Amino acid sequence: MSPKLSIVVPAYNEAARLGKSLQTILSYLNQTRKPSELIVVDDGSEDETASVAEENLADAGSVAARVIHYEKNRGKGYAARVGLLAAAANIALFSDADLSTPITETPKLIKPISDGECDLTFGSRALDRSLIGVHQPWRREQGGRVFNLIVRVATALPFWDTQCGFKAFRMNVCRPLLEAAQIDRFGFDVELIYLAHLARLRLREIPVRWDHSAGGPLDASGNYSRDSLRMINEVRRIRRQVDRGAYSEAISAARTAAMVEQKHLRPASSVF
Ligand SMILES: Nc1nc2c(ncn2[C@@H]2O[C@H](COP(=O)(O)OP(=O)(O)O)[C@@H](O)[C@H]2O)c(=O)[nH]1
Ligand SMILES: [Mg+2]
Repeated sequence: MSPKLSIVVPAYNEAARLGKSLQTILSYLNQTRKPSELIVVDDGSEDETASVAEENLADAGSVAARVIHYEKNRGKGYAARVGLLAAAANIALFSDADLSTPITETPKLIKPISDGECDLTFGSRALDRSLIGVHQPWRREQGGRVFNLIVRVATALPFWDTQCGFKAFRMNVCRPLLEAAQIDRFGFDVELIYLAHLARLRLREIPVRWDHSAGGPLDASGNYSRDSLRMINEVRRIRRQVDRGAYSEAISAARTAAMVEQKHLRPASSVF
């Protein structure tokens, strides 16, 4: 049976954390007893990520599971998009490899899509801060707040946290945007949300649980001021490209798909 839900996990040098996460996702998906798919994208890791992924997906039960691998590290945005565009289900969710948002939060994002209310839903750490168990390091968290403010000012998007690594897409509507997106590193979330907003898709920022997990690739390479500057430059690049009309075709394709979708709304049938 073709899958109803695809989960995509972008992974870069995640050999230490990935095995446990994949087991957790597989047992969650097997419990739901709906046909589903799990795609790990190995983003040119230098460690054992690829073999850890292969080993842990070898016995996936009823889940269609596979690893997409490429040699060169391209960034989380690129990896997430490769996985999403390869998804067989019409609802695809990407999650960080460390499951900072527990996979059991999936229905919060999936249901508004399967109920026909939303085209793109995304987890948020800003709407209900009582859901945060383990916080990110203080400077990182403050940096995130400043970045989100800059995003609001630069794009007029009405959201408080665009950066949470837990997002779900109605693929037949969002596909053109994923294909047109250009930002490969951390500004990619802003780009997708902004394009979806310009296409007047139905977006929803949804409070989710979050427990920061140390030891990710960012902890290894993280330089907060350099990373913040890069992200701000990425937001400026997105604005410039929008002004140049670089995304216009994709935006109207997504807009058209959303209108068709809403005309043919089926009676609500929940996936989970
Ligand atoms: N830092 C980094 N993460 C990547 C890259 N490609 C994919 N990822 C994945 O992006 C996710 C978030 O990374 P993480 O270090 O946990 O970020 P944090 O939660 O913000 O500390 C993980 O699933 C990574 O494996 C990359 O090039 N750099
Ligand atoms: Mg993390």
